[in-house]
Amino acid sequence: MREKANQDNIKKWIEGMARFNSTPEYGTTRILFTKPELENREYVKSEMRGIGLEVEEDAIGNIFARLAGTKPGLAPVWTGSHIDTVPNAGNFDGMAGVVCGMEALRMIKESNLEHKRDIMVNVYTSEEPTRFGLSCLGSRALAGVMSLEDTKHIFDKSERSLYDKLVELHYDLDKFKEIPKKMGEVFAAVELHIEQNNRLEKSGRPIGIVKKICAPSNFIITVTGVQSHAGGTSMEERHDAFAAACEMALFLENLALKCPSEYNTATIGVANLIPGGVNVIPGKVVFSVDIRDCNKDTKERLMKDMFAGFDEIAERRGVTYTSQEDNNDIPLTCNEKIVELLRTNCKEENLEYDELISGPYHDTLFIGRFAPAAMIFVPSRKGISHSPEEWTEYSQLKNGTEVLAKTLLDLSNMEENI
Ligand code: HGY
Ligand code: MN
Ligand code: MN
Repeated sequence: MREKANQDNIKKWIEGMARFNSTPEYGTTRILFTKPELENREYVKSEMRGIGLEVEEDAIGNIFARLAGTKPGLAPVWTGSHIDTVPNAGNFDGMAGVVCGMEALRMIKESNLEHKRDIMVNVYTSEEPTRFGLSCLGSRALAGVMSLEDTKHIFDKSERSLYDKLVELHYDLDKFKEIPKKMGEVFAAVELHIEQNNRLEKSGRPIGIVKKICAPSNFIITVTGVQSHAGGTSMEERHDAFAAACEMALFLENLALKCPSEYNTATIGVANLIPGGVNVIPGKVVFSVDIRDCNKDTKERLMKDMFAGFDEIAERRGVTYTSQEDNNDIPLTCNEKIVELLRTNCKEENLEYDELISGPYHDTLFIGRFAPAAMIFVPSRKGISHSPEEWTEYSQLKNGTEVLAKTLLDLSNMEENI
């Protein structure tokens, strides 16, 4: 590539996006379709136009910025990520992939190197589950697993549906049916993302090539016992919903520790005790379960064993429970030919790499359902993410951009399918 990645651009755009934040007092919070996120969308689109890209937006707010190729009839090559955040986050989760994608397309354009296929850098709507409790809304819609009807049945904490919000923002919902992509409509997709773990930092290698992406299964468990007096009710006769929930949590943790998968996790991130009195035995506890695995079979086995264990605990403790499944997604194995191309391009750029499994999910999990897909990781300082402490050096983002740009250019000149 004649044009090298410009670290100042990367810094400018990361810091430019960081201004759009609803919690400047602590980290960065940019939640789907709130004022900061809407303003950030306009900023990003303006900067994309500023580097000469044609910008469009679909009916769920996915943004597509195109660098036209010489053979526009060929299926395009995609890169991109997200610009929304979890509460009190950092400034790199998602944003790194959008910014480095923009810089990669600028490099290709300025290098005046021929590329047959259009190359697009995209912003996928709401990768984080923060507002509507469901992740990857935009990339699910692209994969055809989020219909317009579905948007009427997912609600935020103020009971607003995604559908209502899309109407309020004047998205052309007649075009929602045009969102899903069929196999073949996108030639290849490569997403750059921060690692959100410390393996690259520990190994000292600047690039991660992702082999598999774990998929989440999310449940809300409601345990119902008997609300009663903390002093008047003896230990033998109580049916404590929180004690039962705690036993379920430790049972799940033990299952996850013993799971034979290459990489899996189980997390209870939210728990609510009802009624919540210091001298009241909780009659009800509502808690979240977030299970990740890079292997479909071991994840299904773990969930089957989890519910069998929960049944036994509930029976023995004289409580009942219900389970609401929010999503149960399928892990992705990255496309081997793109992985091989990434290996080659890292070597050409003299950048050492590790081959990794991604514990976090990403939009690529869904893009990979209709296109050959892979991911590039760059290091996260101390492996921290989903925190104001999240940090990646701009020089590390520059390294990732060099590999991304070369890979997008190579893919855009490939004729045979991969
Ligand atoms: O939770 C995840 O894995 C992603 O960062 N949203
Ligand atoms: Mn995230
Ligand atoms: Mn992310």
